[in-house]
Amino acid sequence: MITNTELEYKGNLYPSGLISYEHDQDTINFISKNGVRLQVTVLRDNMLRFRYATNGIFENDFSYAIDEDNLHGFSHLDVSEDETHIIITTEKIICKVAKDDLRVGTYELNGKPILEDEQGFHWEETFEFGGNFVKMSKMSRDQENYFGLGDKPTNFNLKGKRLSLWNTDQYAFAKDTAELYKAVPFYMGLHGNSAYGIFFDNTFKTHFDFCHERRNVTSFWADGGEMNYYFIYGPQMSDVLTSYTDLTGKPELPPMWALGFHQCKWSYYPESKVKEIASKFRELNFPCDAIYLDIDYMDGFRCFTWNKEYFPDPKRMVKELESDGFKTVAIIDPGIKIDLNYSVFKEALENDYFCRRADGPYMRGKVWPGECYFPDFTRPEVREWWSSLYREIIGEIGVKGIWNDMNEPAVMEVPGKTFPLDVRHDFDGHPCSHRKAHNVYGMQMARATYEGVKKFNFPKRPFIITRANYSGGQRYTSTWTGDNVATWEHLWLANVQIQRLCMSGMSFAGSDIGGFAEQPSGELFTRWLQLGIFHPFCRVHSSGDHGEQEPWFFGEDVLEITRKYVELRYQLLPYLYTAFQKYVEEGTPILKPLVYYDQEDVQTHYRADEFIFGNQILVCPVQEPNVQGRRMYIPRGKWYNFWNDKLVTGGKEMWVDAPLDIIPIYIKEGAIIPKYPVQQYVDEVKMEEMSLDIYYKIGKENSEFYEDSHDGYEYRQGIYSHRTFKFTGKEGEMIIQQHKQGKFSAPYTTFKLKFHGMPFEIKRVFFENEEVNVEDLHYDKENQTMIVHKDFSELHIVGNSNGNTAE
Ligand code: MIG
Repeated sequence: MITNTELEYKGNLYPSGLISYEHDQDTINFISKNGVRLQVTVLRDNMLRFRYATNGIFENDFSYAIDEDNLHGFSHLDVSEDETHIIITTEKIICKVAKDDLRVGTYELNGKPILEDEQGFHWEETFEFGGNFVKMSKMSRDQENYFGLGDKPTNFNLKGKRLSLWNTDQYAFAKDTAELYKAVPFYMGLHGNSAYGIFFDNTFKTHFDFCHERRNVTSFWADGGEMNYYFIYGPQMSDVLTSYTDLTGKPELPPMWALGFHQCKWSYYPESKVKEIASKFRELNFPCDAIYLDIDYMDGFRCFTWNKEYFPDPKRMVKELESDGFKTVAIIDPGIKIDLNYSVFKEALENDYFCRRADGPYMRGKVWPGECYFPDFTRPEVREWWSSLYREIIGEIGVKGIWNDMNEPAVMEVPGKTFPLDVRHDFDGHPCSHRKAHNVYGMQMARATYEGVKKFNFPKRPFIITRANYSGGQRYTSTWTGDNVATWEHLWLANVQIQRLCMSGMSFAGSDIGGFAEQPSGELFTRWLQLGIFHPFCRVHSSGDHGEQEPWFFGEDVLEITRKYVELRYQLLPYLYTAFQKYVEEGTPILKPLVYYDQEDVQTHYRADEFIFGNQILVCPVQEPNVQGRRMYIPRGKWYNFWNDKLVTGGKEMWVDAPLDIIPIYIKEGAIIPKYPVQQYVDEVKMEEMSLDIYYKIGKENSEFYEDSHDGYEYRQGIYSHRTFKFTGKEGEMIIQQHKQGKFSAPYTTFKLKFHGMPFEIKRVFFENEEVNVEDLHYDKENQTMIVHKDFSELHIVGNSNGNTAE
């Protein structure tokens, strides 16, 4: 279990029987005969925190993951006891702590077990670093399944897997590579239609075993620190995940352009090449909002400098690109070149901002610039300084977004590819070694970057993307899945990884479309892009070692098809933006894996390919070459095939056609989908009219549409508009009601309604409760469209019924 073979294994130690306990309004402390202290805090009706101190002394309570605003306590602890247990009861759960060994069990109010300790807490002492290996084992119930853990490139359902979390630069990783770029020690368990979550807030290397070693046991442990975890009860997965995301924090809304299509390569340079790529997008009418500068824009890979030969006047270039609708995003790495003539290096040296080894020397390592030192981003002054470095690149030059890479941190040509474990960190005033700070290093770098970009881009919104991250890092930054490969297996992985990140509180994520290493065929590129337009972050990127990867490189057919899909993304931007707002507001994931969407249907527990984009659009990528279709699972309910409006009934697997120009897309019946016209970039044209695609159903369905000015912070002063549409369909009748909140006034005045699957001919129309002629609403029978004022509150259509039948 413990990998460090140099250690003498002393065996596991366990808490002994309870000698006393005491509590205040939200926390109860248990003390065992052998000095173990267990502290249980009730944070919400459905959320308990457990901490163990092996000798009764807790460490300072500090976490980078927890959003402090959301760590509110509870006010009335209900504690009782029986012969064998101390019992804590909330409005939603019961928690029992055994008097003879402090083992814990959580139960629904009706007594049904949710999660019970197997051996429970135990630990192993180590002389080597002075701490403990802290361990927890839980019983796994029949049919229990597991989901979560961030960016792991493995089966979506984690049952049977053993994984560890240690941020690692994994060039060309493979399926089942154990450690990747991010550490998100959060998972959800689901059994008997109820779900719970575990967030093990421990930044040391952590390990999770989901019935791998023993069939009925799951366990998690860490190579140091405290056993400190949060238990979150559902029963719905959505309750668990939104509570977790609330606890670890939600991001702010990104500028809408960040949700457009982005093009990247390692590297576009010099300036003429960047311009050439940008113009080509416009020339081919292929929508694109951002172009990226990888490390070659710098002077000898020195962060915050420019290679003046390649980029003689970056400010002018950025401005010219911007006038053509392109936002420039530039990379910044953590390694600072050792060079006394380089101001960033000198400043950091003079102020003692670099990480040091245990005995005092600076942490020296080779990365792109050659030998480097590395700022200690876990120190507040260092973050403050780092954020100030963005003054020029953001504030003066006008770069709009920053891409943080290599922040696992990655070091070349050394064992372990990272810092040695003795490196010291401040950890915000809790000095520690790299053993503890490693997994948050990238997160704290992205945090400092976020602060800087936000400050110098104000009043516009910041855009940050990072490779490494830890739980809670979603507050500051988006992310991508790192150095994948142009293979079909990696297309499958990208789909699973982005869904998993969405299930781990980090929805703003995407993969390198087409693959970073090696080169995709036109077919693979097409299939990947068809999936990529449904990922919250949508960027083509490649290493550049293997040739071109711009959409026009693969020939006319691929260009046509991929353009059609990027156009679809731009049409769906208001829908995606609405889903993003829901994520920001409530922590709801932007992509919903089927198990999240309908956990009651056990079929969904084993599905991984299909997912719901937002709330009402079902997508299933094609992940194999040379196919004309595939089998897919349609979740329960009725769904319209997006391509031909045919209605199908779900709850079963079926064959769907998918020649190369088609990715299976289904729209939930009753949905109302807002759409923009195609634009070449966000806000290219003044919006004259919005479309609402209305999918008829017998019954009710609610849809939402959030809008604001696409950038800036006015939305926080109520300058947004949040529309709720209520669809009610009956035989030969439909009613659409709108309720609007917020003070934002959109530039257009009308909605063009487009009806799908309306099974009758319109006989009478009532608009705002008055009968009107269909002509008054510009009814176009052939196209099934109508035009109404955007702030309408009710449209009622009566027809002659002749049925509506699903396959
Ligand atoms: O060692 O900056 O994952 O996206 O293009 C490679 C060059 C460093 C790794 C990133 C990749 C980026 C590349 N970087």
